[in-house]
Amino acid sequence: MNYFPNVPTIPYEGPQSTTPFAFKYYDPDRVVHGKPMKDHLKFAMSYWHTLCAGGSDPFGRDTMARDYGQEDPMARAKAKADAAFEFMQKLSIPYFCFHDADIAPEGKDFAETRKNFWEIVEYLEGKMKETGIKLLWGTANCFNHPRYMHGAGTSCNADSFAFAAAQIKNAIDATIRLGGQGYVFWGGREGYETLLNTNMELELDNMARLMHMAVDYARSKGFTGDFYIEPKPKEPTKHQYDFDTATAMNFLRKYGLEKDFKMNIEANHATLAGHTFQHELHTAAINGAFGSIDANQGDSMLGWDTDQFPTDVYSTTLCMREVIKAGGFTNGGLNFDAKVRRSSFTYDDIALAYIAGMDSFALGLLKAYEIEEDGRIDEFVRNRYRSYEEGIGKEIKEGRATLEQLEAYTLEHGEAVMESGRQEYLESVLNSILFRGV
Ligand code: XUL
Ligand code: CO
Repeated sequence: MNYFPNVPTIPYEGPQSTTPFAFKYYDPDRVVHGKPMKDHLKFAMSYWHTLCAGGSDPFGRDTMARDYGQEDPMARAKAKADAAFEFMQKLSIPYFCFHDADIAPEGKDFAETRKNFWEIVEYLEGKMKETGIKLLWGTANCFNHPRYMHGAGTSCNADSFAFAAAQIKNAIDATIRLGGQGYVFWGGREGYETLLNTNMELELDNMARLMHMAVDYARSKGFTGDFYIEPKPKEPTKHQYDFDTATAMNFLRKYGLEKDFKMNIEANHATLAGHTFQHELHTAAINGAFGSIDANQGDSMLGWDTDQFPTDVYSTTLCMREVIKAGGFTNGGLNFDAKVRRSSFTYDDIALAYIAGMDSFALGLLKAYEIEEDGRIDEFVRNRYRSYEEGIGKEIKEGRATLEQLEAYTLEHGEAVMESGRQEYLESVLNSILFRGV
């Protein structure tokens, strides 16, 4: 069966190409700074948005066919897996990510759900062997079902907590079985609507208990990959506990989880937290927690998580600059947690959207290295902090200065001499690199 009949295997044709079904910048085997593009970018397909989401929103039903021509739920799950691998092969996407609920239908009870899940995990394993496509990370959907209305790890109901733990155990087992190097916790319902009904301290303690159980279990089964928190400030809950990277780091350190967890940073979640994508990546990196990326973008005029395909090259460039500075991906990668717009309802649109996203990041990678080679921005930053490299600044930086010493220094030296931060100049340098050749 051919689920994407109009979509060919996408070739690289270069920036001058006007072929819709061709890459303009993503040339997987092109070596950039000693590494093929595909290894710098480690693109992954999100199973949920790509194969499952039908375009419904709070005001409208599905606009897209996502039944893969099958009535029976298990036959549909297999057809969906076939479509997934056909798509990834045609687009040269080397990894995928999934929630337990994305791949297999829910049964009448947990035993049946688990049976369905494992049947499809085995099916995916066969497809992975056939194609060489790998799992980037796995996760459990502990937010959709009504049993999670009060949270999963942070639920007031211990049976909901137990159910989440059971799901997570299986999702971890599947991640290990399929060779995934990451396991994600996204706390969609881990937060609160009103403190009038909430014991925040118990909820956070319990969330940490669940994460410790997951780490202990996975490590006992030989998992050597990373656990990720995926920070998001709100939506669906009013206040989500994993608000942003800094908040999540505080949580991890309080509960002794920081050695096992890193961040999975999502662009649109950063925006919702009132930060730039770059800020979240940078905060993760300077805290030793740079892990993986959920690539997408929001809309500055909408205050919700629109999960659009990332096409803003300014943002992909600044993102890839952070990735390069963090030393590149190890266990993580660039997962397109992005969906086509409701009106882009054809199967062709999914491929066109991925091409747009992959090309935007490939161009971002090339431009990020150009910024580095150009050197003006890095040099400006180095020079801006030079006062810490000698004299009193060095004393401060090396932890020797005291308040008394600094008082004496200030009495002797008087007023500080200021220099410009040159923001506008630096922005014009960035533009001159981005639009070089115009
Ligand atoms: C929701 C979101 C999730 C996580 C995985 O905003 O980003 O899809 O990436 O649960
Ligand atoms: Co995400």
